[in-house]
Amino acid sequence: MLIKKTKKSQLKESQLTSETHYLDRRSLLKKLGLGLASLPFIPSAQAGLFDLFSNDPSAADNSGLIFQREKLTYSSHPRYQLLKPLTPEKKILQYNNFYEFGTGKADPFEYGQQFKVKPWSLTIDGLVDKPITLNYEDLLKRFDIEERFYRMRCVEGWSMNIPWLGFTLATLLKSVSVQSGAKYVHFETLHDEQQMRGQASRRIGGSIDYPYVEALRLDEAMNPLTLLSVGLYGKTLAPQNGAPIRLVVPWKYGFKGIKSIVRITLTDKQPLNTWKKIAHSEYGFYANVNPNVDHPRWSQASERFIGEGNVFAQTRKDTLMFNGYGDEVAHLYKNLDLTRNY
Ligand SMILES: Nc1nc2c(c(=O)[nH]1)N[C@H]1C(S)=C(S)[C@@H](COP(=O)(O)O)O[C@H]1N2
Ligand SMILES: [Mo]
Repeated sequence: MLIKKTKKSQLKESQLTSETHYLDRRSLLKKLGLGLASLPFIPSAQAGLFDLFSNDPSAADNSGLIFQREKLTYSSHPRYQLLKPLTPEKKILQYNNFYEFGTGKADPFEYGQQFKVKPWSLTIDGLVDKPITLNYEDLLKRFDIEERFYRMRCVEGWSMNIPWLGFTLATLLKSVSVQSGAKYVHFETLHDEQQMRGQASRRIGGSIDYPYVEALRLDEAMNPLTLLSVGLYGKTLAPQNGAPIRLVVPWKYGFKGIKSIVRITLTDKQPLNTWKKIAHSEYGFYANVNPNVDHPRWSQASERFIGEGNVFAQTRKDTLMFNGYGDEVAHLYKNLDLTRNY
């Protein structure tokens, strides 16, 4: 058993998340023809979530974890070291969205422990002069790793402050010599039904057409804020956070931060991204955090910050334009209508 179980399993996710729309994306999937009753409500996973948000410090300990995270060597980036309070490591590791392992918040932690990151293969191809394939060791050794504290805001209305470790996407792209015709960067998650139960079952994986894909405009990809993360809290990533390498774009909603990437392709046409494919009226290509543009079914003006303490102690705070990174990125969207291009 991976997670310490309690008898509190009757507590529902609805009671653990204070936003009223906790099932938003599940209810969307229901509208698309998948009955909510058929979606998983796994009692042990719910118990895990209860532990996570209780005040018992021994709750949801990491004993029984199979996946081993390695210590990383890194420098600190003084400019991005000021954010506080940080979200506790335990919550970053156990409250996740990674539908390949299941749609419940505790599923990626519970069902991701056996995920294999060695060997890994990340290919960078398309409109580049020097296509390359990196292995697991390359991801950790080839580029200097730095620590940066970034806000993360999920489109569902919750947020965390996370101490990421990684290198800029720009550093990687410069090393492959991007051709002048390239306008977009496309990303793809591993497709492996043996390892990811949600990819093998449409019921468990939210009826998504896998692999999960995402994309950025080239100038967004080259922005110095855009990170490829290989770790957090001093160690390599856990499977549930997107091991061994995932994207972090702090001024955009969390779904842009595609996990467990195996391919990065430079293209001249705007690619489709997974959530836009599922519901383009609700999730766009840009997905810039914007308190003034509501989701069709809920407000984006504020968010529930996941910090210390139990779920009832969670604070709500105002959502910031571009998630607080306007100084660094507002210029990218000078000529864009951000209401139409949500
Ligand atoms: N491949 C893949 N990447 C994904 C997702 C997913 O389901 N599959 N979920 C996204 C969403 S909605 C969010 S909010 C973040 C969550 O990252 P975290 O669990 O590390 O906090 O991952 C994003 N990346
Ligand atoms: Mo999200």
